[in-house]
Formats: sequence, structure tokens, C-alpha cells
Amino acid sequence: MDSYTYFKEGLKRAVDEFRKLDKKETIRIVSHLDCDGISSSAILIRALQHEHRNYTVSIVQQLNEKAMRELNAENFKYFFFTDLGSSQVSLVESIFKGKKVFVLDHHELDPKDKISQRVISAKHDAEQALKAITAYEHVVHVNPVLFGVDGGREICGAGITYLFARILNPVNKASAHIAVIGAIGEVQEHNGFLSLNNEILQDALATGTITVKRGLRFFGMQTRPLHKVLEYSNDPYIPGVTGSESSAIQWLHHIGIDPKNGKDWKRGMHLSEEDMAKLSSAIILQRMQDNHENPEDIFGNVYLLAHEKEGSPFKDAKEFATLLNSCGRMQKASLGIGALLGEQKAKKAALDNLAAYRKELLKALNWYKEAQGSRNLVKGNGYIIINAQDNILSTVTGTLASIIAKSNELREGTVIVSMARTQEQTIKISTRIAGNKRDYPIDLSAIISAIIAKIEGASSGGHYQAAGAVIPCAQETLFIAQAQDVLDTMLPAMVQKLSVRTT
Ligand SMILES: [Mn+2]
Repeated sequence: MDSYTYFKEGLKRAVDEFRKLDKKETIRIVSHLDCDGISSSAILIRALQHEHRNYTVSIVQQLNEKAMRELNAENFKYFFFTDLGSSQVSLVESIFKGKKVFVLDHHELDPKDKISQRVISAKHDAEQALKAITAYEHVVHVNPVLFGVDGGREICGAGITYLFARILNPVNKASAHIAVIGAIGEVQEHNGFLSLNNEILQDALATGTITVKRGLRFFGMQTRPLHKVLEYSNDPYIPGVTGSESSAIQWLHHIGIDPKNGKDWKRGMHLSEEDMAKLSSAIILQRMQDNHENPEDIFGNVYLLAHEKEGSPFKDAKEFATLLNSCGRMQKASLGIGALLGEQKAKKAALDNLAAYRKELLKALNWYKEAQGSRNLVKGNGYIIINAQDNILSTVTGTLASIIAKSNELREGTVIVSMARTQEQTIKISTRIAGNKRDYPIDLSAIISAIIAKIEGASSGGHYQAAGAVIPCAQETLFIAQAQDVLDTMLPAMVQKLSVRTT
């Protein structure tokens, strides 16, 4: 048996545990606020409905000790934590005495949890990993990382929840498309899916909920005017076109495509096959003239929801995923869940919410423009610290940092640290690297852990090139000082590696 088969065997054991639960009890679902977490909860809700189980759902930004103690004080015996919980599983086990908590997660394992650490020491031995799932008194813990499966790329929270649901009852195959949306939101799709994600996609194709076609890798082909799609296209980048609305319109005329359909702007999905071919070759040519590394790297898989109308913001799985993220960030996750479950009212409200979210984002960008030269921006050698305090929504700090990173205003390779206060007396911190390359030798998760090492009450997480942290508000000044210190010492060594590599 390979590790994937063992992992599914582990899910089967979790399902067996689930079947033992008293049917009269209400199940408390707690999930993460991003697209993946929202998708996970939608899949689980549908599965529990089929089982005729009662449930109640909460979506949270993070699962800290305080939140867990509050949950434990509620009047529930059974819990499901989806897309979160693994990195605090030892705390879950110690807090939820006399309860049963199912943790379905793909995040890093808890360094304080002896059971998962034993599996890591045994080099993810499959038998050990299987035993670990039910080795707790109050937790049933399923995480592909235990089996040596890459939780960053091969499967996400929604995928794990989907496989759990599929074992519980094959009728849940009808939810495969939701897991695909979750994986796309989690950026696990790169010209196709790997292993378990791909297996789930095959289910979605077989049940007919999703169709895949090759197409231009642009965002918004269903809903945005074509010239807007080109104006905003950072990846793939079109030299001389990206970044300017008027250039995009002129260029379309120049290559023989009318940007209008009568009175209205033409959208990507309106293009005839002939015009689509014309557009593709013109983009490749434009990139060749600019000596782009891979001028023809403009195509990718487009995942379309079969039962949504052409031109709808729910048609393209990538646009749907963005919509779900915006629901989470505006604290309106329930609209996202409703939209995934096909509720028309929720879908409409989710669209209104997307407009409100875009306003918040614009507000954040305007604040950043006006903050130039102020004390809120700390500029150093190779980095910038943006301290937005209460001026922007804490849930858009990451997106703000990403937009600045891709805007070409900072030198390539500049580290961006963006901070904003939450409603819980904490500060949310996001880090990004400026530029459009995918692999700078700058390890942001190492940098962020070094910064928070001396800060009490801080926690961090993330990946090599997109990491974040949460600190208490009282530590704001100390954090900035620590960040300057760490970046001044760590960055030069990493950047030196960068210049060696590129020459
Ligand atoms: Mn996730």
C-alpha cells in the first residue's frame, strides 16, 4: 500500500469513530475563514444533512486557546475542526475533556504533541500514522502530513473533508467540485493537480459538476471586460499592456479585436475561437519582443462549474474561490457557505459583499498612498514595514502586501511586512516579497519566526514566500524594532545568495 492508500485507511477509521456518535447530539463545526475553510464546512454540512444529524457552524480567523476554552464551555459533546486544529492538537486534547473532537486538517503538526511527533521521528511510518489517529482520548486527528503526504500541495482542508464524506456515504461525491474550489483557493493548482487533489477532480468530472478546458490563464474572463482583464494581468504579464487601461484598449484595436460588443465592453468569454487564437498569438509575440523568459507560458487549465450560467461570477472556479475569500475577510463566511450550497439569496448577497470588499481594498490602497513619508512606513535596506494600525481592515493586510508586491513600485526582492490591528487587541502581520518571480532565496517563514522569537504571546505560520504572525497589540513597538534588527542582519546574507545565483 502507498501512503495515499494508508491515509484513506486513516480516514476510514475516523469515519468508524464518527458512526459511534449518539445521533441525537448536535455537532459543532468550527472552520477556518478562508476559501478552503469555507469549502470544508460546506462539504461537511451537506454530509451531515445526509446523515440526518443536527449541526451548528462557526468560522474563525484563528483557533487560539481562548477561543477553544469558550467552545468547550458551550453545551456540545461533539466537534469538527476543519482546515484548522492540527498545529494545536495537544491543546485540543487537554481542553476538551469528556468530549470528542474530529480534527481534519492539512497544516503543520503540533511540535508539542507527542503523538504526532512520534510519527515524524518514525519517518511517517504508515502503521504508526494509522495508530496516531485514534491514539488520543478526546481527539480523532486526521492529517495527510502524518502519512508523509504534502499538505501544502497534494490536498487541502476541503479535500480531506471531502474524502471523509465520500467514505461516509458515496452520495457525497456530489460535493467533489466544492473540494476543487477549495484547492484552487488554497493555490494548489499549477497546470493541473497532484495526487489526491487530482483524484478529487476526477470525481467532479465524473459526476459532471466541473468541466476543464485549456485557455488563457487570466483572471476574470467570465465577468470582466476583456481590456480590464489585460490591464490587470500580472501573471501572465503583457509588456506595454498590463497596467494601463488605455494601452489595453488601443492594443486590442491594433491586433484587430474590437474591445466592444455593440454598446457594451466585450468580455473574455465572448471571444470567438478565431479572435481567441488571434489574441493568444499576439500576447506571445508581445512577450517575445520583450525577451520574456517563457513567452508562450500564457495557457492553463480553466475549471468551469457545469451548472452555473456563462458569464456568472460563479462559473469559473478561480473567480468563485476569490468570492469565497472575500466573504471570509468581510466576516460574512455564511454567505460563502450558502453560495456553495446553491442558495440563490446567499449568492446574491455574496456578490454585494464582494463589491464592499473591493471598496475596503481600495481604501487600504489609498491609505497606503497617503501614508508615504509618514511614520507608518518604516523603510530599511531591502525591506519596508507598513504599520496600518486601525486604518485598514486586518483581514486585508495580506492582500494589500500582495498588491504592493506586484505593483512594480518597490525594487524586486524587497521584503514587505504589513501590519494591522484586529478587533481582538492583536495585530495581524503579513509578509511578501516584491516582484513577479516565484523563487527568491528569501525564507520569509524563517524571518518571521526570528522576529517573534523574543515577543511574548506571539505566534507565526505560513510558507517560504508568504508568512504571517499574530502578536498582542501591546507588542507593536517591540515588534517593529525586532523586525528592523532581524531584517538588517538576516537579509544581506540571503540577498547575497540572490545576486550570486542570478549572475
Ligand atoms: Mn487550508
